[in-house]
Amino acid sequence: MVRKMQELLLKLQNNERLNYDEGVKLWDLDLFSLGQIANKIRIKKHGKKVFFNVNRHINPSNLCADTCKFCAFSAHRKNENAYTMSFDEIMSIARDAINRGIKELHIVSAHNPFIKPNETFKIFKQIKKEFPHIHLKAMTAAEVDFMARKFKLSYENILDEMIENGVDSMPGGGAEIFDESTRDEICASKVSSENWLKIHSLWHARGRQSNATMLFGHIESKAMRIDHILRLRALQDESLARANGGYFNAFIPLVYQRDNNYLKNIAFLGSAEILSTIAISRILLDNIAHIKAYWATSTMNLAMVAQDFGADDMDGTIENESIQSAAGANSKHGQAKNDFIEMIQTSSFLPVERDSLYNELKVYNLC
Ligand code: V47
Repeated sequence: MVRKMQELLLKLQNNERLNYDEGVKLWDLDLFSLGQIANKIRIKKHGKKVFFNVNRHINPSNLCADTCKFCAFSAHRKNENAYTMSFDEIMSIARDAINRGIKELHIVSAHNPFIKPNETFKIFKQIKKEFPHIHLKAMTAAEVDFMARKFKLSYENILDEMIENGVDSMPGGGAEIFDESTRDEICASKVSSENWLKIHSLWHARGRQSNATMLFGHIESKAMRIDHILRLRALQDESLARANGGYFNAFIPLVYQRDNNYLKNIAFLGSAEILSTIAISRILLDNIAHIKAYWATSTMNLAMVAQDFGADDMDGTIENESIQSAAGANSKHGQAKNDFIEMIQTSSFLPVERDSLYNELKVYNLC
């Protein structure tokens, strides 16, 4: 037992890759040991830099054909809270945000069977026509899969249309947890794990970048988190081997929010376990550059602590977010840029405003 742990620690010292069993064994380490190892890796990759961007989330509709048990955002069409924004409404939000200086639009919708593919693509096209320099991050693999099944289109066809109409990168949503038995329990009708990975692989094959999420802290086991992370690592190996510029930019562990949904009796996840999960992600994902401490689901304070536990990215100002805030997250009204900068600085890190592909736009000094 002790020997196994010593071997594992030696492997980490020698920058060797851990396998599944070794990944699961990491859970035997205490938080501070994990943090120390993860921090060493993040310092080597990024020094004291902490990345963020100035972005705006738009969630055009919550009307959803799926019924994921963890989701508090989706609404059936007969629900009085169901909404679908018009083309003009979306354009007006986009114009207002872009004119105020945001650099990225993050557009993710529920699986609305009444919105035709052309209506979705028309929005992307118009945004890009008016604002060619804005970065458009849009459509999760779950949306791509839903559109393909509902409108009898191939994944390839949809991804090509996205590119044709101006989508620059894909967000990491819809991954949830890849373990098939858990997935069947929490989101049976959603894109399968295999197809989520396939869609990202096809996107990467087109020379495009994307993110990857993991929803944790619900009914999954700690070992399932390791399995999830390693499936992403394996796909990233394949994508990087193509050397065509298509790969995952960031891994985003999303802390499950408990309000207003159908997953009941889930214990609160302690901060130590959230930080351990972030640290383990940094340790295992040697081929994904960035680990996000997504403040919307971890809380801003814990995201700041996560900077010392392997995280190097704070996502962005968000402005308005409807999916996780519906389930209790404090992200309805975003986070002011100057507060962001100050919080990173006062925790002794170096704030770096980035674009969506991690090009550095401005480095703010330590205070
Ligand atoms: O996939 C739904 C999650 C995701 C809950 O790529 C919940 O940069 C917590 O993917 N508690 C959508 N999470 C959001 C997303 C995302 C967010 C920020 C940045 C990026 C990126 C992607 O929201 C879904 C699902 O896993 N979600 N319900 C909940 N109760």
